[in-house]
Amino acid sequence: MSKRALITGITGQDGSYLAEHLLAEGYEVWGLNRGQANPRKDRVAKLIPDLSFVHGDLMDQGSLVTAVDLVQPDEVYNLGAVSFVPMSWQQPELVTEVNGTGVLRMLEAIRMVSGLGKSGSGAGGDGQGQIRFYQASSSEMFGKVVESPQSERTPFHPRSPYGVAKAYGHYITQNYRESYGVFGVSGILFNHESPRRGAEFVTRKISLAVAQIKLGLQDKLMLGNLDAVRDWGFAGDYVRAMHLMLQQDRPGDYVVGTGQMHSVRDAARIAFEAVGLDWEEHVVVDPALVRPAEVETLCADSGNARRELDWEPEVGFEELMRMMVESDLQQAGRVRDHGELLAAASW
Ligand code: NDP
Ligand code: GDR
Repeated sequence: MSKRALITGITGQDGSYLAEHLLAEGYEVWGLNRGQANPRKDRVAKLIPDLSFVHGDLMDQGSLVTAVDLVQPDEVYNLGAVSFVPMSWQQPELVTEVNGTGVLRMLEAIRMVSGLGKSGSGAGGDGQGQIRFYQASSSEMFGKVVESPQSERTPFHPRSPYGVAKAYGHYITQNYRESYGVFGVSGILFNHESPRRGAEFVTRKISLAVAQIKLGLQDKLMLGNLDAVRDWGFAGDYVRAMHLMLQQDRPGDYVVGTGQMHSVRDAARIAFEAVGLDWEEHVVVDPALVRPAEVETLCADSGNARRELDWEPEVGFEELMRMMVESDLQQAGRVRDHGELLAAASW
């Protein structure tokens, strides 16, 4: 019998790649879809016709219990979140509720449906629960880093309400593992991008602008801190690591990244060069886009994932940026020639 997976965040970048990967592995895949007539649900349903959907929201405990009970999944991947870091200064309470308490709600749903910890005492086993749980932890938890590269042993010092909420989600996953025997793992994933990345994140903002500038639809690109350094990889590579984490004999936490560092300036240079343009003629720094507390630099030590999961990234940073520019050039061409809205044309 095929395994069944439930994915929260199905309408996001990672949800779509993970669903494709799991379907290719022979899984039955369900996505948790929230809200009324969510247009992003239609988009992912069109892209991946074999998906099934169940209604629910990480803000609503009852809906999660109902969804887990209905789907009876072997594996739950909790990718749902407000994932744009600056949103967490604008709406810190919402972000804490979804990204932090939302993890607790999903763990409670799994605990209730599995009947774990019914007596009030722990289940005793470490990771013996039948429903396996993946939590989307983040390198943002490292924040103001005390060592580089960062591994599973590096202390957290989050720099945004987003990072603080993710740290809560990380610890509560560990706690349910230790207290109730939930097979819960956290992937501490570093930035990963793709042509399906949201337009507000810096790599996609750059690739979209480069495409429009190349086609004469735009002239300038406003950016914030050009010196920020990230370890950027390809989302399609990272969802493989998520799946591998849930196939291990025992649950654990894994750092996932490439170990390569690039600045925002590098990203802009590579993207503009891909279409024969000079980034310095188009990029303008807007101080309003600089964050109140910046994460200056991040770099992953993924040694454990490489050794224990046998995981390796396949797409390098330059190839990734060129892939995104190429995809956006095609879309921008369609916009110019057929009047499609670029956001609507997006995957
Ligand atoms: P996206 O922003 O592309 O997708 C976020 C998803 O979360 C959407 O499907 C959205 O659905 C859903 N969501 C938002 N609020 C709720 C809610 N209240 N209840 C249920 N679902 C909700 O993110 P990514 O795919 O890039 O990231 C996936 C996860 O990985 C996130 O948790 C993110 O924080 C984390 N992460 C991402 C990294 C990256 O570089 N991409 C790195 C490290 C961690 P809707 O359509 O309904 O809004
Ligand atoms: P990040 O990604 O905050 O690392 O979170 P983002 O692409 O938004 O920022 C990366 C770095 O680029 C700098 N930057 C800009 N960022 C944006 N968005 N727009 C700009 O104009 C701009 N100019 C410079 C930022 O200051 C920052 O230093 C992503 C999300 O996917 C999180 O959900 C995830 O947890 C982390 O990656 C790991």
